[in-house]
Amino acid sequence: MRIGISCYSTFGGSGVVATEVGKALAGRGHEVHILSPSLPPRLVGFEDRINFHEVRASPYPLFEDAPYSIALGSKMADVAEKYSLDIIHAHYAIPHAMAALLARMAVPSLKVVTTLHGTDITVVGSDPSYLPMVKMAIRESDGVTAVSEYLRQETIRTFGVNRPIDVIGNFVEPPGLERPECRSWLAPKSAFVLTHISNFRPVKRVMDVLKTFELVRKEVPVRLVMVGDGPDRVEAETFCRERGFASEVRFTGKQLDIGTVLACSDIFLLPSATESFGLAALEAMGHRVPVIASRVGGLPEVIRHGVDGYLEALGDVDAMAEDVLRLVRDEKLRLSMGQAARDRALGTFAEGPIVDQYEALYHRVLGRN
Ligand code: GMT
Repeated sequence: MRIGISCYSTFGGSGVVATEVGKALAGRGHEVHILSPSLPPRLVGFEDRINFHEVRASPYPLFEDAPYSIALGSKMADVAEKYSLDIIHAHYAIPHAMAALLARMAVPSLKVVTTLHGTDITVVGSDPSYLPMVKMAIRESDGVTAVSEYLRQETIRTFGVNRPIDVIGNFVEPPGLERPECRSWLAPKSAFVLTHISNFRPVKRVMDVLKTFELVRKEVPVRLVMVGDGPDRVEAETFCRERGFASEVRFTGKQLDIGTVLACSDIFLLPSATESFGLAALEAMGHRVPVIASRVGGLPEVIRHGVDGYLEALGDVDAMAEDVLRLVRDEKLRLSMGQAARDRALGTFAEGPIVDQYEALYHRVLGRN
């Protein structure tokens, strides 16, 4: 097949999933064209059958903002025609799905598959300024997927749509398990490493990470690694200084090499207000790191409470701190939970079977099965 994949080029999970699906499909012999405003961080290396198309919206004095969605639709139509694309796979509804539908009007043989990732439904998609167009895009796409059963139900509830939505989760590849040298920069030998990775948006509740850490550090030697950047970083760094533990918390900013950080970590914290799947948690699990998260959204479909991590009520930092202390104090429990987490990540959410599901969906919308 010839497949166009449209995504954001930020560090967010939708861009990661889109790029990794594209790489896996190219590895299976399909021709893949990735369309994005700039090179997605995971599209490193020169690989066969995978091409990148930069989308640029030209400015003009009349435009308040250059219309990216139109430029994206135009680029999709152009690439679809030149490379005889069978499918455009839009990752994150806004604006990729709408742009793909415009491209399909220009190139009627094109099929559109839309993957809903989370905030395109739960936060931005339900905003009245976008809702009617998101609803139309879900209705008119040839195939729609959601990354969890929670997100599928939330989509039906929010938009009242009555159409099949396939649930296809996020996935990981088996990472190595060696503990890298950099562990010694992050923490003294006797201290445990807690890690959080996100875009530091309010939905991630980074202050809950810090409050949990504050409770734990009073009891045991521990360090915190905060990876990523976003609107709440300044407040978070200020909090650490005011509470007098700034030297115990490392704010790394955005990092490409998440695997190395996770390989240095003992426990992963994800206290989000909502999370359709939680790719960062799954990546931690793949590294044998148990996850402590809030019991929201699709997280219970990924993390089994008491088996490969703990799920607590939203905002319950006392319970999360108790979970951390239990794992820190009981090495056997921590290691066995870490192993269970890895087994689950690489079993239920292995790349091969998940990419099989996308491939089967493409065949279905093309009427080839
Ligand atoms: O977490 C974010 O805000 C980024 C966002 C994105 O679209 O890039 O992540 C969403 O998609 C990921 C990949 O499918 C999911 O693993 C995340 O759970 C989801 N984020 C939220 O639902 C908040």
